Amino acid sequence: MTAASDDTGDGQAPTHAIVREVPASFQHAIPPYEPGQTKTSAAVDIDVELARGQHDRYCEMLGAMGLEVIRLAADDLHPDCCFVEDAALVVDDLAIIPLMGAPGRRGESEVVATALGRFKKLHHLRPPATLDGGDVLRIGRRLFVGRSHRTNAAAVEQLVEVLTPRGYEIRSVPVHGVLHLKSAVTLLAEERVLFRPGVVDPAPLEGLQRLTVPPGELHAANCISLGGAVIVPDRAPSIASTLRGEGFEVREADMSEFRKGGGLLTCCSIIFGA
Ligand code: CIR
Repeated sequence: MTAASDDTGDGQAPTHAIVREVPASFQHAIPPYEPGQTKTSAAVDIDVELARGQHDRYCEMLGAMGLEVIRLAADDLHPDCCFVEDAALVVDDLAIIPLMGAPGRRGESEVVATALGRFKKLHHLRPPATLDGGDVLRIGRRLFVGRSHRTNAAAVEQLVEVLTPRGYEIRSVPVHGVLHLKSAVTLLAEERVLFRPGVVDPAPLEGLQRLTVPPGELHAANCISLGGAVIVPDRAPSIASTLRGEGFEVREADMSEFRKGGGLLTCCSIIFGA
């Protein structure tokens, strides 16, 4: 089996995961992204109690991967707050705090920044940059940054400014059919990604080995891979079986209620080395 990934931003072994509890208002999360969608405030058909149980099991799985899980309290004023990945980006000793792409979500950042500030130096991106953490995939010293509806060119420029002197290469990846880059590409192992075709420009990913997810399992392009173990979403039997066959220890997470809120696996945590 190939070496497992450690998408922590600095080669430090991942030690911690920040998560945020499911708010009572979760039914009012921004609905799943569809190209050309106009926003609706209609409630999504989410079972909040079921979501909380799924979230508990998700946290247990992160714990079983050896991570110390820091559970931040929910904020009922922010129905999407459990999608904590979007609120920050950890690279080396920095926690980069963006202005999130969805204006209604920006109030989620402060609590996450405070939690990360215990471990990292905070660096706030400046307007007009907007960025969601779900658009950033680190592989070694490369940061692939999705240019999506949420993450703009100014954010990419500011990441270049801050991280190039630290030895990072920033690659911009046009995203056109999904919410975030990591809805379609996540790291499986060194230089190897799970890949959903047709929704991101593959050119900037040149050189990476891709394991393409089959049509019935597109949501499985988003997984969490650490130390030889991989959390994959439920209802992705073919990907789960392929990964088991390759020697990964596969754990399946039922995240049905989070999918209804437009999120997948990585979006519910910020994993970093402290
Ligand atoms: C949103 O539209 O912002 C949320 N409903 C879903 C965010 C999912 N985040 C992620 O995949 N990183």
